[in-house]
Amino acid sequence: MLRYTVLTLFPGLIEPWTKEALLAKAIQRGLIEINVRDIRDYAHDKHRQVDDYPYGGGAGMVLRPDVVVEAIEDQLPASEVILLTPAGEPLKQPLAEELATKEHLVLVSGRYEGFDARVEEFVTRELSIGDFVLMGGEVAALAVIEATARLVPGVLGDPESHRLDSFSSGLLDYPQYTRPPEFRGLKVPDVLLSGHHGKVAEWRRREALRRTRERRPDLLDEHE
Ligand code: JF5
Repeated sequence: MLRYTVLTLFPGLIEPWTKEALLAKAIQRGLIEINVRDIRDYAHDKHRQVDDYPYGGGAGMVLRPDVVVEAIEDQLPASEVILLTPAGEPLKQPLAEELATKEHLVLVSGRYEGFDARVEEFVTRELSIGDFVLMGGEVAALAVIEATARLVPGVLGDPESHRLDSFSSGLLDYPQYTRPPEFRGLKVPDVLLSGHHGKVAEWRRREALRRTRERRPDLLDEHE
C-alpha cells in the first residue's frame, strides 16, 4: 500500500482528480491512499495567514517556513517529503520507479513566489516536472502521483504493459495503430497486418529508435 499526503492551499484542486479513472479504482481496491491537507489549517493567527513579504524586497509573497514546516511535521512519519518546485531535480522514470516502492510520500505544493528557503532543511527532496513555471505545485504533485501510482502492482490491468512504455526502455514508444486499416488515405504499415510477430517486433524496435533519434536525441545518449 502506497500512501500519499498532498499539502496544498487548494485541496479542491486535488480531490476531483482522485475520484476518477484508474486512481479512483486503485484507491477503491486498497492499493493506494491519497490524503489531502490544507496548509492554511496550520496558520497561527485568526486571519490564517500563510505568506508574507520577501525580506530584501521584490514582487510577490513567500510562504512562511513556520506554517509549512508545521504542516509537514504533522504528516510524519513519511518515507519522503517532496517539495514541488521548478528548482528541483527533474523527475525521470527511474526515480518514479523508486518512489513507487515507498510507504508514505508527502507532496508539498506551493503557490505565490515560492517557499521560504529554510523549508528545504525539512524535506528529503525537491522535484521538478519540467522547465516551466506553473501557478502552483498542485499539477506537479498530481504528476508525481500519476507517474508512481501506475507502477504499484495491480494498478494497471496488465503487468506487462509498463515494460513497453516510453522510457521504461529509455526510448520513446513505437507508433501504434488500430482499425480502420485505412483512414483518410493514411494506411497502417503492412508489416503490422502481416501476422509475422518477429517482423513486427523488429519494425517496432527500429521505429522506436528512429523516433527517439528524431525527437529526443538527448535520450539516446543515455540509452545503453
Ligand atoms: C511552484 C514556486 C513552486 O512551477 C512549479 C513546477 C514546475 N516544474 N515542477 C514544478 O511548481 C510550482 C512555482 C513557483 C514554487
